[in-house]
Amino acid sequence: MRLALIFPRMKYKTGDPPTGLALIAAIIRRAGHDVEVVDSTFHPIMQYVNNRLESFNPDFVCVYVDSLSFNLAINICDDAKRKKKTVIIGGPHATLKPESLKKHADYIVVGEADEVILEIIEGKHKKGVIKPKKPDLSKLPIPAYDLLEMDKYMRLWHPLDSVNPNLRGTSIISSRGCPFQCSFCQPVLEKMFGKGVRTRTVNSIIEEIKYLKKEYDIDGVFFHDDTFTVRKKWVDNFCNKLLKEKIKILWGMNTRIDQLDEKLMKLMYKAGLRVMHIGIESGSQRMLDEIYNKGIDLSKVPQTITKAKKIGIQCLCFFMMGAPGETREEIEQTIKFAASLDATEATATIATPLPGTYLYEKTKKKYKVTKDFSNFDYYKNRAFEDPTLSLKKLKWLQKKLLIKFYTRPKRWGYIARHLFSLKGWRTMYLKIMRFM
Ligand code: B12
Ligand code: SF4
Repeated sequence: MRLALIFPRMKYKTGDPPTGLALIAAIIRRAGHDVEVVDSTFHPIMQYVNNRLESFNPDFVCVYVDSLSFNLAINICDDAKRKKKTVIIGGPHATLKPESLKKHADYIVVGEADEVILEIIEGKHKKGVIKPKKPDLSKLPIPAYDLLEMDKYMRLWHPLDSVNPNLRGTSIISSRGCPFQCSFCQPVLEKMFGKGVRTRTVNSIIEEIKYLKKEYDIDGVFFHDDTFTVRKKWVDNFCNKLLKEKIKILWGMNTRIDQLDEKLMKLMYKAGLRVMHIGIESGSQRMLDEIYNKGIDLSKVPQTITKAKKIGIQCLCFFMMGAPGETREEIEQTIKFAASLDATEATATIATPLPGTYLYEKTKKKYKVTKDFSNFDYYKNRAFEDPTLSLKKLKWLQKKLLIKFYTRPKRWGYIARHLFSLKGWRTMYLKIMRFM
């Protein structure tokens, strides 16, 4: 069989490849089928997809869909159906709203497709919505990186910029799911991956890193896992294995402020950890407790970040603003709090109640929420109408946070590192343009 796997990229280019799709590609290829990944990231989308489908002529057109790429994804599905292709759709939005996709695709996969994709090709399932069982993560192959435009991705990859913007690297995933209950994120992850965290084996991740070093000459990787350090024992084993095998790799990961202690940070640093991405979200404890259900204690944030910095680990902190019921004063508190931290990087997005989240349900009760999924764009748009704070003012406050944060002398070294590197200029431009 011939299968085309399509990743419809919306407007923001990043250096993060669609590894979930590349993983499915590797599984299909291992079973002896012909597969291509059609990733629109570096191309004009519809024209590129059409050209690739015409030359490859697949039996199955398989499309990834998240909520923001919904319009693009259904256009691709409808086109393929007109051309009498069998269409399979999957990804976060297919998981959240499977019924709404029935007229656009033959098969709609809810959740993880790693095992079920082969069963569909082999004709073992009836058309319609399929809810597969959770796959065994220890049997997964290395994603088919060779089917992606890895050189282009690596030129834009920037999670370790605060260490050195010239590093070559890519992003990988070692686990699925998150046990926490933040209102702007859950229950989406639970619906996709189930409750709690499932993890790949330490050995398979080490093999993947070795493969990426050999094939792509990388110096760094970033773990896009939702909360990397929630598996303390796994992390301990992973670090010890990196050290024992003397694997030279710098790395970064997503974590939570309450999942870090000094001993763990020191071990991770020794094993190459240099950057942590941490969701702080707000400088107001009321917002964290009542609106975001974040479950963290704000007073512990500064000391943990300062400790990390002393050890040699840089922090990027995520902040949001403009959530339902948030006051102007609370936003100013966030700006002040962010600027005061010993973090190297910060981002400020507009609080967005993504479809399927607890925050969405809460917002819908009091405000008019947009029905066009492409408007859930947390860099530039507000997904609901709030007469007490205009979008224009909110966007100014968003920029104010970034200006106050990056003009502090403790961030000058970070900015200077970018100015002395061609790749640094490129990634800095990308980062700034997201907020313009
Ligand atoms: C890394 C990442 C990215 C990367 C890479 C994207 C990717 N999908 O690989 C980048 C930076 C590009 C990215 C961008 C965005 N992301 Co993102 N991202 C993630 C993250 C943290 C990990 C993705 C991952 O690799 N997961 C592990 C793999 C195994 O899962 P997977 O890719 O979903 O694939 C599995 C299934 O979904 C399914 N599947 C996937 N594709 C297909 C296709 C077919 C045909 C089938 C049958 C099945 C199938 O099978 C796969 C294997 O089991 C997730 C959170 C998460 N934990 O998943 C958010 C997440 C997917 N992102 C999200 C969002 C909102 C975005 C953005 C819209 C943000 C923005 N405003 O820019 C953009 C838009 C992307 C685009 N289309 O252009 C949301 C989606 C929510 C929603 N309602 O749709 C998530 C769930 C985060 C969250 N908690 O809210 N993202
Ligand atoms: S925001 Fe982070 S910690 Fe909270 S539920 Fe989502 S992945 Fe977990």
